[in-house]
Amino acid sequence: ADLIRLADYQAPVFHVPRTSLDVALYDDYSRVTTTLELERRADADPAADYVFDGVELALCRLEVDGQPWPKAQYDYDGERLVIRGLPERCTLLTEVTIKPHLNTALEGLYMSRGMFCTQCEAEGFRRITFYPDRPDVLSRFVTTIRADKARFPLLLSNGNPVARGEEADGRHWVTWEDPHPKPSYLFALVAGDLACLEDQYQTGSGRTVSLQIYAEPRDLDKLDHAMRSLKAAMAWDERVYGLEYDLDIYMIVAVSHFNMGAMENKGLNIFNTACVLAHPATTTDAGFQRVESVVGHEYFHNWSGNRVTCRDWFQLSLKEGLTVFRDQCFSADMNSAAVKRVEDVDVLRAVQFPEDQGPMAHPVRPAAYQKIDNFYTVTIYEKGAELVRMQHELLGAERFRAGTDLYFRRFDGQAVTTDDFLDCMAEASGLDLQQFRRWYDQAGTPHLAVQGHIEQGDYVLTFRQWTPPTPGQPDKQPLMMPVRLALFGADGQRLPLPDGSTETVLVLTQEEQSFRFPLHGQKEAPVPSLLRGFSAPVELDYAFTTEQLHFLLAHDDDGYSRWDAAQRLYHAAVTRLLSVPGEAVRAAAEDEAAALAPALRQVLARADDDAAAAALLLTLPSEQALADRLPELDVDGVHRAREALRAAIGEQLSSLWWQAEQNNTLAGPYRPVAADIGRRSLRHCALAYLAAAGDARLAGHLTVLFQQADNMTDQLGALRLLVHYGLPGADEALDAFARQWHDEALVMDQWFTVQATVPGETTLSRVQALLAHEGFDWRVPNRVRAVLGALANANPTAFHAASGEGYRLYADALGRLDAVNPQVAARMANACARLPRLPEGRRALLGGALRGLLKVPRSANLTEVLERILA
Ligand code: B3K
Ligand code: ZN
Repeated sequence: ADLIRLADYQAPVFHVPRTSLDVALYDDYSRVTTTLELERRADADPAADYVFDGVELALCRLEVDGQPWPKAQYDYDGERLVIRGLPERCTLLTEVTIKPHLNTALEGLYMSRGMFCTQCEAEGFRRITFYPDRPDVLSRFVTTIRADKARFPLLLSNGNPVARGEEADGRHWVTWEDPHPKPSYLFALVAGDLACLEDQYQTGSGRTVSLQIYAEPRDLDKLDHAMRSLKAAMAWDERVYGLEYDLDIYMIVAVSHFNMGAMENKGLNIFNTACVLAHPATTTDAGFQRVESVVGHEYFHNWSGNRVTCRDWFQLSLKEGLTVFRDQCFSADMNSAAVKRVEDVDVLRAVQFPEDQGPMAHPVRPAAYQKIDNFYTVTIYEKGAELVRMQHELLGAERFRAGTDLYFRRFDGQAVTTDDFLDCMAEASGLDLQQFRRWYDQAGTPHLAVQGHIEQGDYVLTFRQWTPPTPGQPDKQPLMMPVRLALFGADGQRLPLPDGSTETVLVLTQEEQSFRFPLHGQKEAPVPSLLRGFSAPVELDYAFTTEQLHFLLAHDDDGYSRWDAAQRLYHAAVTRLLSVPGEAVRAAAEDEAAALAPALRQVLARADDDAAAAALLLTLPSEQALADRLPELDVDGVHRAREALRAAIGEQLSSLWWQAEQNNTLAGPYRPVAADIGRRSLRHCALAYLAAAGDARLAGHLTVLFQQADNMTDQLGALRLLVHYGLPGADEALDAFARQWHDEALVMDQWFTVQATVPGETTLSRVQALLAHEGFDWRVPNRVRAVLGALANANPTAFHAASGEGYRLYADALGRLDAVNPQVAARMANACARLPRLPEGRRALLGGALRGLLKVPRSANLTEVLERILA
């Protein structure tokens, strides 16, 4: 496919003030009749033809101002319709047919369990009708939907319903009008027979908004949490950003076939069922929290994305980075800010850093792409959110708010760029953010090396920053970065800093910079607490001693910094164990555990204050995260070392783990609130240590927990440990689980995942069996991710089996999936991006498997990802 470059951006040739769609839905095709009011832009080249995007459309009729347009005056090549000689202002009518029932790519108009729905971002609208399918063309939409009344009683689109009626053959129609001009990617349509949970929200200015969440009737009891979250999000955006909702109706529709999490279509969000349905019996704590954050995210897009949208797709992070930052802050306010920050940093470092350090590395504002679908990445989203967070850190809450006020006021109803956003921040604060722009254009994870020493009674901290080369970007410039800092004295108290505070934000701009802190006669160097709250998304290199890390873990009052200290201790312990020969690992692990034990005991002793934070402190980094820090991926060594350390910690603290298990067994009904979620996570952390230790009482205990659980967190937690440690009762529990939940797709996804993530090569034959299971369906992305995504992303010892069997299985699956759903296939191919870090033998095996895939033509999506990985 062709490379699309930011440098080639050109403003559209014409405006579309008004778009009228008439969509008639039938069993084996749909007819879309579109009327566009067109106006050539004053600044456009008068000779430029009008070009419309349109993919796989069967064109039946083309009229201009009510007259058929001569065939010699237009060309359609299957992707673009070029119309020559159009008047400056005219009305264009096109009529096309499409085949939603055959659409397994889930892009454009498609069917999900008997209902019609759409997904248009980024370029799905062109699969519905001819259109300038680009985000900088904003238009007022009127949409009429026609369908069989009995099977599709509900016909939804953006905005407000303005007319309805009946036609022959038991069909009916509804017309919707959206008063807000929008780009085509925010268009949506739904037709089905759905149940609705309804509620109302009173805005700050006193308007009443009708809230409607739609799902299959069987799921009506799983919508309360989403509704609560929606109302909380609406209130939060008014309180924190002064932003109110702007239509009379807000609708969310749950669909089971969906490529991503959810979509912010104006007034009519469409959600993956996994991100909207929640019920204690079927949904884990993590699931409840995901629903809250995704409902918030899509709601916040109504301003950051919809009212102010992106000029082009290179600016995707303008809406995604900002909206992720907003949803992170929302979840932090609804739960525990410290815990939320650690969770977000963990994802960033475990998923985004590797992306930024591998063949898929790209800037937050990329300069070129082949398929925009491939750029909905953790870099655009999560690193993008970190860039906004750094601006918040540099400006402070008040000036940041002045900046967003200016941004939403100045650009309301426009399609703009990340530069426009930064300009508002600079203008509202008076800060010079020129250098900060580099963060958007420069890929790669910056390193920040810090050294401290005492000089003439001062403590001097020296910072040196550099960013390693990434594909296409050999040389990097220094970045402007906020480093939040405190210094701790030997008594565990923060020392006073020159500005009179005990915590400050240093702003780095140069490759190397030093800062002096007077020690007022104190002789000992303080312990630095650096990058507090993870104030910049960098790799911090500071040679902490083990004592300093234990000190920070005990005394630092910054949640991130304590967690980071624990992570460093764990990494160091596992790294030492890696060099211990096989039979000696056990004894060495006991020594490591004994050295960690006092700190872990202290965390457990304080766990009542914040159980969730304690669970995070007590959890070892994942195998993948541990392996990512090694010069070469050593999956087997890491698995052995990590399990040995877990077993030793489990044994040495056995009575404390049992105590934590008892203390955090909750009485009373399940509540998805932060305090209870924290206690359940600490309880399951304790159970996991006991499982690793091979505690003899555990299997029976887990079986009882599994059978008696009144919520999915406990039931699934027990099942996972039974199955992953092959404990007595595991197979019976798996069967019982499948019998109990065979009819609940989202729960069965978990059943598939539990089995696909059993460590070790033998799981590969199990995965083969799961792919052949009657419940497996290549057309359902959730199910595909539950098996194959879980294998590749959460089961390193199986995926990277020395035989190469995991790679062959995965490559076969990618090929098969690509024929069904290219977007999902390409996303899943990203799991192979660690290829350059594999030891030679495995690198050859994975490379061979991926090259084999490219021997036959694959989708442009999959091809782009594979070629980058293999480059
Ligand atoms: N904006 C959508 C992304 C959909 C992209 C599909 N290729 C989800 C979100 O970020 O809210
Ligand atoms: Zn988003």
